[in-house]
Amino acid sequence: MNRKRKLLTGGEDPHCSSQNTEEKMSLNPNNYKLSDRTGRLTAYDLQPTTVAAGSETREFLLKVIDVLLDFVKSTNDRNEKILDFHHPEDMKRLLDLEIPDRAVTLQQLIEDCATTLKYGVKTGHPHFFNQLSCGLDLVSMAGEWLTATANTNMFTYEIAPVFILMENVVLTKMREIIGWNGGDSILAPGGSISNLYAFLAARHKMFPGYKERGASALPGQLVMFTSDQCHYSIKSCSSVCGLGTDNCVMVPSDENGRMITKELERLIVERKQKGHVPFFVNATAGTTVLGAFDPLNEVADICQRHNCWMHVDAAWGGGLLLSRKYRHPRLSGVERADSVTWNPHKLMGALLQCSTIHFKEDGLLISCNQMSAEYLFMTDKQYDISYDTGDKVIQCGRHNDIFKLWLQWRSKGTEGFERQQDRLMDLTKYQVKRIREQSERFHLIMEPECVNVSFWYVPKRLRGVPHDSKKEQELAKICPIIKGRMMQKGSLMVGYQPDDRRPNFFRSIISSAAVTEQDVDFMLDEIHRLGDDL
Ligand code: ABU
Repeated sequence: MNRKRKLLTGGEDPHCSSQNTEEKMSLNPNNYKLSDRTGRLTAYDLQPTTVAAGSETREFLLKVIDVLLDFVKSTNDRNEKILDFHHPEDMKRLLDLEIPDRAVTLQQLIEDCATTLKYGVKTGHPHFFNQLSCGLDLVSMAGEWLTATANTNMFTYEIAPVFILMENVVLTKMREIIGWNGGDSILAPGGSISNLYAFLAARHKMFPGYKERGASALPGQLVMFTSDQCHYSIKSCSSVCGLGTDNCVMVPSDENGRMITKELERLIVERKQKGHVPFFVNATAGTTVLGAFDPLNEVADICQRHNCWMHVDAAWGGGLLLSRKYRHPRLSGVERADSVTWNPHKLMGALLQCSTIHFKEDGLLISCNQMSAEYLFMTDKQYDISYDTGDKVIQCGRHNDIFKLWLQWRSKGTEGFERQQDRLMDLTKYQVKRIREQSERFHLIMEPECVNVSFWYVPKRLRGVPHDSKKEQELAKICPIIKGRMMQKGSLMVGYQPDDRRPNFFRSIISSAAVTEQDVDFMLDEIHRLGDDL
């Protein structure tokens, strides 16, 4: 048995057992029975193959919806487990994942749906504090159901007229919230690709010949700058786009994870003296681990002085643009950026995935990425072809990520979204207060700027021991064990990781609208229950 497996083996460990708790598991595949006749059919007996099978098609889909609604119910039930953890080899035995030669029955497909959700992780459970994207917004989910049913691509107005217009309205609104009049935006498959779009547009703006002539159009070695706390996708741009990671300069950050802007300027000057061409600076608004916000106005001043493109990766912190209470000083200066990444699937709780990239200047996306494929983007179409947004992007097929956000935004109004952001931040303050009130058991690493709370749990044997690096090493060893126990028990999910300054520590995230003060208390109490003896 390998070590990792041992850590997560609940077995006789009372901390990992859920037998005596009230926790329950639903989504038993045997609970979803189609009528005998429909259950024996296969997909060939449904529409569209069998056009007359209206009632069987309806029965099948309603049963799928039963499964989905039970999943929603159990996600919102605090007595349900978040997950039913099994090691990969055991999980393979629990699931039938084979691709058969012959069609399985409709009854089997229904059971497959139930089994899939039964063993999945309920990321919308109020005790899931593990990821930046948490929660299950029901209106956004309904939007995703509609999106799947509409099943259209987003490259042309021709095949997605309503969705393209929605995209236009929502993205314009988001640019206004950033503080821009005009500009251009697009939805991309995730924050990393949004950051890549910013890089591509920046290089195109500064060196337009690159599109046709490649590196020969460049005046020298391009260099980009970002803090050492940035999301790794920024460094990935330098590798993917031919700069090489040595030319993505990591600017040191302070104790709280904010870029030290004096260092930024020093490093830009140093590279210029080497004859290099600094051209792109990324400032992070909400770092992944600590939730830190780089000082945007200071970065903007430096970009102005050195003629660099300023990108703000607000994939995480962007939601706070909606909050009059928390926007400043965190995002002050964002309007001075040339481009901004903002992921509604994070703080705003839109369903995965929903990621946007915004540009202050209109026309750059199309000029940079347009390939004019004649089979899609004909110029003699009988409508305004500026609505054929597909040629603005480097992908061809584009998923419809707008409807779920548009519907969710209408369901709350901008005021509702603002209240939601404020509530998440207020709950985070509550968590910090509770940690401080239990300072024997918990060590708060820093005052959070966002909803990321960084802390150590202190077990009985280490309470009262002075805090030094030796103690930190001990506290760090405990994190994976508590994490293993919480997963085995299925009661809680909170992430941990090391960073450049510290060994393993917990990072909890409150980005789900389901979370209450009682859930925050549960999180801290459960960590204590699971870790007191370590
Ligand atoms: N794109 C960063 C997501 C990381 C996280 O959810 O923890």
